[in-house]
Amino acid sequence: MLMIPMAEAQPNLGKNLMNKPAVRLKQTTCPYCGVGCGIDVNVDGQTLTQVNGSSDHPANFGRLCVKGSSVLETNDVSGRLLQPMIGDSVVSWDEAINHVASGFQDVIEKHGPQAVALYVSGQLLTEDYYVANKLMKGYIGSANIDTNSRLCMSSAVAGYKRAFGSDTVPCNYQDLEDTDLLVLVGSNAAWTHPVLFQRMERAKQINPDMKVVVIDPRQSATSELADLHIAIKPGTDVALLNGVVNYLAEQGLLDKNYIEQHTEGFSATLESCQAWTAERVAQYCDIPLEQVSTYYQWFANSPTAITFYCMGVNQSSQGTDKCNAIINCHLASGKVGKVGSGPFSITGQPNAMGGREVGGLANMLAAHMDIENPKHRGNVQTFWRSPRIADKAGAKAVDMFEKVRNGEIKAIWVMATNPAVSLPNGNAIAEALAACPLVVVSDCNLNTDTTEWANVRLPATGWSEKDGTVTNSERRISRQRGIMPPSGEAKHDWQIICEVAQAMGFASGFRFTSPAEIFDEHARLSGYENYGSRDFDISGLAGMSEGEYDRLRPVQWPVNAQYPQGCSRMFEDGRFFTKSGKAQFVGVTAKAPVQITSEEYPLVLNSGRVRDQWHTMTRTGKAAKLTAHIAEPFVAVHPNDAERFSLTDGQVAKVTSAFGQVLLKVKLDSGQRKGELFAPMHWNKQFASQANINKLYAPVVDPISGQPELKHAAVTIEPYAADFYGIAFSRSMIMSDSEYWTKAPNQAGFQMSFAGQGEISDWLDWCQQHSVSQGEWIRVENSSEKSFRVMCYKAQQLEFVCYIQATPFAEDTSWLSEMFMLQQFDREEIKALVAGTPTPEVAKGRQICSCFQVGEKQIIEAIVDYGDDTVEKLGERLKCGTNCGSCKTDLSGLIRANCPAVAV
Ligand SMILES: Nc1nc2c(c(=O)[nH]1)N[C@H]1C(S)=C(S)[C@@H](COP(=O)(O)OP(=O)(O)OC[C@H]3O[C@@H](n4cnc5c(=O)[nH]c(N)nc54)[C@H](O)[C@@H]3O)O[C@H]1N2
Ligand SMILES: Nc1nc2c(c(=O)[nH]1)N[C@H]1C(S)=C(S)[C@@H](COP(=O)(O)OP(=O)(O)OC[C@H]3O[C@@H](n4cnc5c(=O)[nH]c(N)nc54)[C@H](O)[C@@H]3O)O[C@H]1N2
Ligand code: SF4
Ligand SMILES: [Mo]
Repeated sequence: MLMIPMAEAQPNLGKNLMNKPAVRLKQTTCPYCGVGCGIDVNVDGQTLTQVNGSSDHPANFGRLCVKGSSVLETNDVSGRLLQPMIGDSVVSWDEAINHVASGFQDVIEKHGPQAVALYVSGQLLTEDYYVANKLMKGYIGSANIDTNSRLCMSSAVAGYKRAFGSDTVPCNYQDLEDTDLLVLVGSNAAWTHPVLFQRMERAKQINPDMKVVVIDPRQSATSELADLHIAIKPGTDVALLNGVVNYLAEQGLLDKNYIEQHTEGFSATLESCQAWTAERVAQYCDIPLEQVSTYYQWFANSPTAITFYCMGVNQSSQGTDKCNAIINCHLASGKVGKVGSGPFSITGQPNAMGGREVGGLANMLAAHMDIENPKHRGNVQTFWRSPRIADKAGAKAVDMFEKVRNGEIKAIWVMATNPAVSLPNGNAIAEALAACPLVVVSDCNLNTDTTEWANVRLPATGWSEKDGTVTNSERRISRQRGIMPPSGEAKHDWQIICEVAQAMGFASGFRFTSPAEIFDEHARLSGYENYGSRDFDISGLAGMSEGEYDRLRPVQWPVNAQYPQGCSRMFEDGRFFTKSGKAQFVGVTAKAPVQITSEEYPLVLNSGRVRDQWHTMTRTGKAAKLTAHIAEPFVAVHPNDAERFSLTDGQVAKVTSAFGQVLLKVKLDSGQRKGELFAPMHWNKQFASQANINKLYAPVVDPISGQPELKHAAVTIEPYAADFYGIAFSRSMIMSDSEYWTKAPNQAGFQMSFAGQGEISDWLDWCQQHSVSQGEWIRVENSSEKSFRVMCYKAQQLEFVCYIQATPFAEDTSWLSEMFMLQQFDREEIKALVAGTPTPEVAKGRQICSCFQVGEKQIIEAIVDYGDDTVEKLGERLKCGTNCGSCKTDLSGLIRANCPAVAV
């Protein structure tokens, strides 16, 4: 087996002979994205002192992005839920467990097992996920367990299953470096899978003939790397992809041998593709013909190709069809199961894959077995020796919450996800949680938009405390190790689930005392009655001792008698897990999104991620270093649309759909298509007054996968008629009651942006009321401009500063934040603040490089004044981009914008 010690070493032994505790090195996995980077953590006594990328982890070979390298800054106990609570009262664990168990039992007795539900997450570890699924499907006997992966990966799963007969990701990360053509569809990997993106960038540097195509309606940090960026009309991917198959046929470039020997259903699929000539595609997708032709020529003639796809594909009302359209291109050209080739769906969350393995979705069983298959149901029940087994699919996420809202589900247990923010039709989700008689939430944080509705809050251990395994996008299982003891009274998710199960009378199936025991059962089940019939088989990892489990090295499944060291690429033999052993072509037809625009809602709202925030910000929202990149929620608007809707840059706008309304700051962006807006998904009630964009999305789902259409809402936008705009920095918390506010941590305290209506008679008084700062207060007023500057300082330190004006801040205000962080604050600085002009030392501009806090102005100066025309030269001068590299595409964008002679 694969057990070369890597978990623990003692690098400083020699230096630590003097009674000082040794600095230990622990190896674990990043808690964020599905790249699954290995992290080395230095532990000094009870303190985690430093993190580095694990040089021997095959996902990252030492690299980390800015989120991974800042993980310690988000790991303190502030804001943590540290004790179980019923309502607002702290209770003992016994009381909490019994309350949950009897609450669930009561509902089951009165209304049956379909009246309870578990809503779990791709951020659970495999062991947590395994027992949650076992409790629901094998003991409660309902399949009402679904996960936030429904919002994320379910279309990819359904697409793979239709084509390959199994949920198998064929490729590996090395393939990204070994390919001649990389097509990124609906992925902003530069910001969302940064370490993989760095591997792509490097591969392209080494092999200048490698081509990169980005298919995304908007310009992004990722499209910076593209040789060809196809800004397609959103939702039209199927037409573009069907055109590839048609082109291959037209040009006689099909891989007829492969089609013949290893696939079925080609002729019907070709028929559904034949109408999609390049001309028709160009028209339908609203893109130039030569872009379509170039993509088709490159794909057809390239010896290898990877199509790398993410949420722009999956989060669609025809997400599953989009996935099959991608797979069809690869089958038709024989580009599957070969070095540097394949349809590569990338997972978002750290353990989305682990969740798929244990059957965490409502329509799956454990170990990649099918709920509709009686033999599989028999296998799982016999193996578990469980009293029952769910025999039909349960409610998928969006339906589940609809059933909570209409009272069919009366008890729900939410774990490691924040549905009040992340599910579509947010107002209805709040109604559902408010109406539900029993809402249990297991979380690490005390206050989230979801815990607000909890009857019971259960404190879960977080990263560095929790202990188990995760599986990344390339099927690689890694240990996420418990390094620290649990904070407060927090327990591991698997422990909490097992205790509730035991209290419900299901003791026999849940007597686990360690994650190693659970993993062992999971590994054994994967091999049970398998005989090569199922892709997911890690029976080779069964039977490990606790020590062997702890030392487990990253390994790609399957791990069994055939692949004792794991398997890096699937389907090399052209055999698939379908009945016939052949891959299935699935003919798909292009369909318009369901949430279509109208006269009343004439704009499309696209949504997604920003570089330095993670989901609902419960962790990354704590780190000043991470919030500095983009401190405020925004809506990106094409300048023509801004004109059409009378909007100016930096102004607060009201974005409205048939389902709700939000207030966001306008960001002019000529990289948007006209008629389309983009807004980040991250901000919620903890950080902003009205910025949760999921209030705007309809609960529309893909009919096959049940994945919601989260990239395409129909909205309208109008200026919010603010009478004042303010920006404030304070050492201590600031309160705001204005209609628009957002807040963020700052390296020296807090910052807040606000806007509102009405007349404030005295801004000095207002500032004093809304902060607890003490010291010498100064107020400066320019009554003709209706602008005010209020500040408070004490002992050479600025305690508080607030700028208020009647119009949006057109100028960059990031210097105020720099000013606020100065250690020495004297007359020069006060004068600068009074005058509203930055001193040279703080005029850095908007933060671009989070690792070394390098600002936009500094970078532009280096480009313009010193002629730094490459990312490397900027790095030499300013250090920007030389640590994690996450900002390199921003740097090349700035070079391009400020140095037109340079093609980056
Ligand atoms: N920084 C950061 N990284 C993350 C996360 C995070 O929260 N923050 N979350 C992780 C998770 S869980 C996930 S799922 C991944 C998501 O990773 P990605 O999918 O890369 O990220 P998104 O920003 O959601 O969306 C990707 C792109 O899809 C495009 N798109 C929208 N509609 C269409 C369309 O119709 N067709 C095409 N072709 N493209 C379209 C959008 O314009 C956007 O640029 O990121 C992971 N990594
Ligand atoms: N409009 C729009 N909506 C989207 C998306 C989009 O692109 N656009 N993307 C969707 C996608 S792909 C995803 S993955 C979802 C993500 O959305 P969510 O899953 O709702 O977001 P998170 O902030 O990751 O929520 C995780 C919660 O679990 C807690 N937590 C963290 N670790 C643990 C743990 O170990 N145990 C327990 N018990 N709790 C823990 C955190 O504090 C947090 O409250 O959002 C979806 N929603
Ligand atoms: S790419 Fe960044 S966020 Fe993703 S696993 Fe690696 S370090 Fe973590
Ligand atoms: Mo996701």
